[in-house]
Amino acid sequence: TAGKVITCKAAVAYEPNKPLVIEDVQVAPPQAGEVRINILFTALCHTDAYTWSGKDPEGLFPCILGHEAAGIVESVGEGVTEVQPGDHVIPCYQAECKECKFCKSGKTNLCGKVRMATGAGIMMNDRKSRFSINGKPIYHFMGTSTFSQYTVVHDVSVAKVDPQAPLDKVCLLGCGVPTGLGAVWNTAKVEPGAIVAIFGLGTVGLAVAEGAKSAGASRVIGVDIDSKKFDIAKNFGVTEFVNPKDYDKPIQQVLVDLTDGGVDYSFECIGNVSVMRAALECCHKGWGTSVIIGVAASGQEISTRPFQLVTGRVWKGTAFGGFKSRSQVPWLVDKYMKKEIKIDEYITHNLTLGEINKAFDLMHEGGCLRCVLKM
Ligand code: NAD
Ligand code: AHE
Ligand code: ZN
Repeated sequence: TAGKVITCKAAVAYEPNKPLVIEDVQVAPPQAGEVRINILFTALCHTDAYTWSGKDPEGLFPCILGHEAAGIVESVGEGVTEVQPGDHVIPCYQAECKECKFCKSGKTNLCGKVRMATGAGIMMNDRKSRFSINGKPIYHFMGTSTFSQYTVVHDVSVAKVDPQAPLDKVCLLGCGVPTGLGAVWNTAKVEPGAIVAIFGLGTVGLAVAEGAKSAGASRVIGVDIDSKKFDIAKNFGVTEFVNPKDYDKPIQQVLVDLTDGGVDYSFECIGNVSVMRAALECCHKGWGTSVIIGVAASGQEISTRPFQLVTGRVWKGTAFGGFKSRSQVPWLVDKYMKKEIKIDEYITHNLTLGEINKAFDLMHEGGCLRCVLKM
């Protein structure tokens, strides 16, 4: 198949919120610096639903969504040296070129090399898409487009992983689990004994809980409006639960009262700007740090009294948990293989690509953490 166009099944988003359509899609061969991957498993993340909703300023239609997946390299373009056909890989929406100003800074995991293309739904080389249907181009998404049996990505966006690792599990290391763990370990750097509050107990929030537990947090307070999340959250290290619906006072006040002045660290794992404010304001005066993980819609803005920052609270954000993707995703896979981090416990449903619309329905119903699709 190398060098030839591959026709395969993919879920195409034609318009915001209109059901995805399973189509025969033509996937062009990888050009210089590109890798064509046979995606075997993909999960759904809330961010896919966000872009599909039409609220993402970078959302383009028609496109092929999906960014949490695993597969096997089918072929590589000219000049690609770090992976070869047959390698087991995880596509990484956050690239790592190791050469750009960002990568060299040592201060961030963001990479500048292909970001413009991944935001524009095209490939760097010729500014075109590798996906088409009967000659009509279909946009890429986040540089990954994993809701397709075959996808083409930039070589700086591919992590080569242990071939023994089960791809139907480690696909989750493409987004949600590393994001939560890394927010604690890399961005907040939670220390033993700390009091932590987590707003939103989906996969990202539960991974924050797992990270906080492993960092030695003394209390991990889970906040969610869906009480069904509380039972499962106990298994991830959440020690106390608060449902904002059970209180008349603002949730930040509830948490300040529960913690003798506020938490040491809080994490917003929802994408709701008023919850982001509460997450900052429930932090302890003088040192409390709040990390924004949730992605908020176009036009939404955060606000608080500057006094909150003047008096020592710190507001931060994180993308992919601050992990350098190509360097650290293989390390996370190894940690899973050594049973040092959970993955299986986040997978509540398994379906096929053909059932993808049902998988999105499940995500909105609540009882679902991650649904893994077999391609
Ligand atoms: P999810 O939908 O599975 O989880 C969200 C949880 O928040 C649910 O349990 C829901 O009941 C709860 N919730 C909703 N409104 C609430 C409120 N007002 N108060 C308290 N709880 C509330 O989503 P997920 O896949 O875990 O992703 C969480 C967020 O993180 C999304 O916004 C996603 O786009 C974002 N995300 C960001 C990154 C990053 O790199 N920054 C990576 C992955 C996901
Ligand atoms: N296009 C969106 C950006 C959304 C966003 O912030 N994405 C996160 C990853 S979410 C994964 O589930 C991220 O990594 N951001 C850094 C980056 O470079 O995009 C918008 O709202 O504009
Ligand atoms: Zn995601």
